[in-house]
Amino acid sequence: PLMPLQTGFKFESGDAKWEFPRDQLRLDTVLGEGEFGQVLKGYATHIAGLPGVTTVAVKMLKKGANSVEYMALLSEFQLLQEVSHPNVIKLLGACTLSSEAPLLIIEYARYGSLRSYLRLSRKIECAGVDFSDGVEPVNVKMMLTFAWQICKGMNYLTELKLVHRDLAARNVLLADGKICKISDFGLTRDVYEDDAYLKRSRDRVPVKWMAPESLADHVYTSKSDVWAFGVLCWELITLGASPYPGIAPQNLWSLLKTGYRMERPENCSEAVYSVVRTCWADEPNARPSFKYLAAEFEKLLGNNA
Ligand code: ACK
Repeated sequence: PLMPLQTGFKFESGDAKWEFPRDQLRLDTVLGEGEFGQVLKGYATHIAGLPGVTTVAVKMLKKGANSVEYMALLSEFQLLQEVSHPNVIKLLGACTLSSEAPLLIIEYARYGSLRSYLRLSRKIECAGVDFSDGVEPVNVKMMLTFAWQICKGMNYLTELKLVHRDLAARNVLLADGKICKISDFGLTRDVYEDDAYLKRSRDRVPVKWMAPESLADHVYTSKSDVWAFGVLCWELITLGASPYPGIAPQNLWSLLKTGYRMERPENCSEAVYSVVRTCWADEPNARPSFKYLAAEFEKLLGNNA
């Protein structure tokens, strides 16, 4: 192991305006768990100018995390301080001053990840059970709305020159009012129990969301985020299916280089599929911008009204 936690690195004093008293935060159940970190549901009293008690998500390291993981949490904390957009997850506060492990307090998304919502909505459609908790089948209009919201959030991050590197349905959260919130961005991230990541030495890579230039040369830009957005659209259309079914991750790059792309799902219109396909142009500069994509989805929504 590298340097132990608690030594070497510190959350800076400039972060003081985010500091939240630990005794005003009550932790509840685990929402998600990774190798190094976990996300818990919590209740914060008088946080971020909000009156009363607010349900929050609390991100923290697990025991045994090392300095690399500590730095990853710190970098996420710093990035989150810079962003403010309705379609990007918000930081509410942090507990960094106590001797205990640092906690990031983040906006709670009541429907969890978009991927789990999509998969849950399938079951509801099949079983015809009640729409309790506001979970309802995802129709074309909702799908287009989700895609449009994600484009707006990603356009915002692009303008800040932030590259996500892991845009996928599992990393978009769905908040109250079915609002998509982009999350888990930054240089390093934990991987929350998902077999979408191919284990390569110590870091795991989401091969099936990666653009050819990222697979070949580790090049990540907003244009590789656009490629991943195309795969995310495919996840939306298939209600959370795993991309490139039956294809081994190690064969994907050469297959893409032959020009192979996922075909149009049966329930997808030609109009939507043609937009998705532009995201998968081999040449990064031939891919559209998130701004353009947002406008396209807005148009498609108008046609579906
Ligand atoms: O699909 P889920 O239930 O929603 O499983 C994942 C898990 O934690 C690992 O990321 C959930 N999660 C993460 N951040 C939040 C949040 N801010 N609000 C609600 N759930 C969250 C996510």
